[in-house]
Amino acid sequence: MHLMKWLGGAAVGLGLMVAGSSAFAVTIGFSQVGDEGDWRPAFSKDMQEEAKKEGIDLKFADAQGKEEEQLKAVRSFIAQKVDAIIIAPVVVTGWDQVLEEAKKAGIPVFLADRDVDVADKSLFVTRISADFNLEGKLAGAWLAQASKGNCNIVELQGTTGSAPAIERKKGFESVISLFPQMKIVKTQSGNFTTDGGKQVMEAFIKATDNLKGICGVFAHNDNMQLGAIQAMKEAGLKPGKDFLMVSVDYVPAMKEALAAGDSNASVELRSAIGKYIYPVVLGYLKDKSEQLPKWVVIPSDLHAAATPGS
Ligand code: GYE
Repeated sequence: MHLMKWLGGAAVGLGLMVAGSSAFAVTIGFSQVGDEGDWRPAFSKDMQEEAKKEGIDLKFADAQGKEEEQLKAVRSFIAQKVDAIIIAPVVVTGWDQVLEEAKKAGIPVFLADRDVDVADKSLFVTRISADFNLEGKLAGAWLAQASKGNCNIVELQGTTGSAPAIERKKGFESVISLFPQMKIVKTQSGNFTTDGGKQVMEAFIKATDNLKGICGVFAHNDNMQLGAIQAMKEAGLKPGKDFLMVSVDYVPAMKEALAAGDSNASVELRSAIGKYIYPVVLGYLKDKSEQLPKWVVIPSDLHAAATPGS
């Protein structure tokens, strides 16, 4: 609640400050993960549109899902002497050195969306993102309620080593572990893509004699769930009716799947991060002594369609 208040206040307060100072020209380098699903391009578009509104010169680098590409992009931002760097990191590991380099160059780094695992937290100013652990908990709580605490689950994990895959799993497990009759019986990474989700579900279907005994599917994002839905339908199964389906992002295609009854619930991940992060970055560039919280949390909500059998 505290952070939420801070977030609202910062967005409005700093936004006004910036709007009133048109001479403030800033160059920001943004290293983005890639475009693996429907959520990410919406986030990229928002970052680009909001930068325009704020008069920011945004250098956008798409890492195509590869950390090496991100490291290259960040080093090139450092060489170009940008005013600030924003990173949406592919995975949590491997960041210490390049962040040290940015620090030595005096360039502040901000994290958007995914997290990094660094020993020295002063290597970045702040992170602005949803709470992925909470998203996993919300998904688990919905499934516990919908299955009355009795469910064999198959799980489609996001990119291995990425913050959302790690935290959504942890959050989900922390809730289902409260229910002795709920357990994950199969789990595999579908790399956050529709094709990945489809392939993993095809393998699950084969390995379990058409999902025999399975009651629910938890996918770490909607695109994998949409792929899983295709695979299930192709096998003559009825996702959303005979299987409880829950995932994260709440992208437009998932809203359609929910309306069609092919899926049951999705936790909304807001893609409009630009309007939160730029006022924070610009405010910091003007006054580096400003005390910012280490993590600014963007809220998450669960959207559920009618639950079968209730
Ligand atoms: O849920 C997924 C995307 O990093 C939280 O990345 C984000 C995730 C999002 O590929 O769709």
